[in-house]
Amino acid sequence: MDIHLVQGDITEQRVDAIVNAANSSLLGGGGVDGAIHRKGGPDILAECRQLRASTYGKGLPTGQAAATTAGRLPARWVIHTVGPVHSATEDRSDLLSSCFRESLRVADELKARSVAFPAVSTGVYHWPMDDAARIAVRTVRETSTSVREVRFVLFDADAYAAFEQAIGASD
Ligand code: AR6
Repeated sequence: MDIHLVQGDITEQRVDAIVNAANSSLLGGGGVDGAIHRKGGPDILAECRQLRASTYGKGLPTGQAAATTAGRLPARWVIHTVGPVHSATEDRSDLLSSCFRESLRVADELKARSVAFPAVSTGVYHWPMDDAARIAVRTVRETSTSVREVRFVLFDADAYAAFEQAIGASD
């Protein structure tokens, strides 16, 4: 698997699937989630409502992932995952790791070969960027998957640097 870093906007990525840092309601929010629904149009939200009605009545649990199509976005699918809120008193890194593992599992079900991830949990959910980058890189490297390209799409230079360091450290 090739791992690439890009500084930019995940909604603009031309890959098979982009991953959304969603919340368990699947009904939208700010950050990446807001941008995906805004640019992708109403079809994504309609499919999210269907997922809630059919499979996730109580919401998508933290650490899990579920897919919709991608509306007007250049990607074919959006894989929605729910990161954990960072806690100073409880180690929730298994849940953050699970977001990447489960997203790749769903990507395999879709037969997606290229997947773009944002830095899940590092915005509204306050996960420290360096630690999130280490967990993200380690997990995708350790996951057995048919995905050939993982692209981490980082919004700013500090996030990019954190992922660059994490990739170097776990080579
Ligand atoms: N492309 C790439 N990265 C982005 C983009 C973008 N368009 N926009 C923001 N980021 P966040 P979370 C970065 O808050 O922490 C939502 O309200 C951002 O700088 O989107 O998992 C959901 O509905 C940060 O580094 O996700 C949930 O309620 C990273 O993406 C909650 O926020 C993640 O920030 C999820 O919080």
